[in-house]
Amino acid sequence: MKADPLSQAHYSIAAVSKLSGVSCHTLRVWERRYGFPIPERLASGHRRYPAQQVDLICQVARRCQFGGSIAQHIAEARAGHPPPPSPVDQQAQTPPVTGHLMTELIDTLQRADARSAEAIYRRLTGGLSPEEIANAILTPALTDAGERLFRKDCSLVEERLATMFFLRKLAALVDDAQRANAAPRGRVIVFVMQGDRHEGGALMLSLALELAGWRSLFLGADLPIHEVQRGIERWQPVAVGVSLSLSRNIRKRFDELESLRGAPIFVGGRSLLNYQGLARRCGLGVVRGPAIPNVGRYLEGLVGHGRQAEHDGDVVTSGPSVLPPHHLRGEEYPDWHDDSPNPNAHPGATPSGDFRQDETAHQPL
Ligand code: B12
Repeated sequence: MKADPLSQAHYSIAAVSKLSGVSCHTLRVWERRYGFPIPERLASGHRRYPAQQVDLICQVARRCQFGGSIAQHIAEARAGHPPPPSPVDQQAQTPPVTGHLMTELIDTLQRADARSAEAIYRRLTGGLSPEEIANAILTPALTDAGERLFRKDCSLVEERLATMFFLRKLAALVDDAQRANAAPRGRVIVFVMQGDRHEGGALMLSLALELAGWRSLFLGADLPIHEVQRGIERWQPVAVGVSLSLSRNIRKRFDELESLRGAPIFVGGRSLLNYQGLARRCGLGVVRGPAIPNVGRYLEGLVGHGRQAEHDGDVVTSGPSVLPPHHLRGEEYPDWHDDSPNPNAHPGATPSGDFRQDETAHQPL
């Protein structure tokens, strides 16, 4: 079976209970009686549920709303039978692990009721780790709030009010993680390229770095490439991480990144989905899936590889030609499709890689 990049994220029993509406007690009873769900165990014995399991639990919970036997619901969800439609499903494109509370939160934000929104946010996130808040709450929340605008379900100002709330919360998590990360292992510049104003992925990347013990130098969105070169010279980072949300002009963007000197460059984000091969051919490291936990693992490999090369007597340059080892360039996620050698040959891509024809635009990572 193909590995799902999202299955890299793991949730505590409290988080799963919050996301699915199934109490912790019931989850333990199901496990004992029906052998479902089957969490992984930490050394401490605590349960950890991969995202795929959380999806299944949410499906079983939804089936239960319609009555019937739990054993049968579990068997059907496991067999991949489509769940019955529910009011939550009918809110098109809402990710399965976000639920009623998330919808309520965005509605409340769009009514400009900040006080109630804070209370709902606290309920949603109480007891969750920063990783869980980032992956299970803020990522779907930002996506949902933005998609409402694209579906014309809200006005631009309503979308902004909600998006800015979630970006502030994400930035606050980065601040907390930075305070806790008192002795960082090295600096990593994080930015979004000129013309791209999507900040969520870059903030997520910053959080992932701080949680993994690296210092993120977060330069935000819409940054000209020559300014990044200046940053590399000034701060000498161990690497530069780029979040890519738009696939328009992707070839030009990769060329610009290839021109940077002085640090290895790695890229991630949703617009990379169909352009990984091209990115590698431009000398860029490719990190697939959600920033947490993948970027920590990637840097671990990058640094380990550099040390190994030094050890072997190789000349270690710090330019983009220092590529991460082959197995760290994303092959661990075989379900990520690689691109064709020529991006223009990709069905749906214009010579500039125009996003309007990018069929992956609505697909989850
Ligand atoms: C919110 C949003 C906006 C907001 C951005 C607000 C802001 N200040 O950030 C606004 C409304 C401004 C906006 C504008 C536009 N947007 Co917009 N936007 C979105 C939306 C709905 C959510 C993006 C988001 O914040 N997600 C949450 C973050 C956390 O998720 P993420 O970025 O995917 O990051 C995760 C992973 O990808 C990964 N990751 C990200 N970066 C990196 C980097 C590394 C190294 C690693 C390891 C991992 C990693 O980790 C994160 C999770 O941990 C997406 C749709 C979607 N489904 O994603 C469209 C989307 C990205 N936008 C899109 C488009 C087309 C636009 C516009 C061109 C629309 C228009 N016609 O005006 C403009 C462009 C503006 C510009 N110049 O940038 C398209 C892009 C399609 C494409 N392939 O090119 C999307 C996919 C919508 C769609 N379905 O078509 N957008």
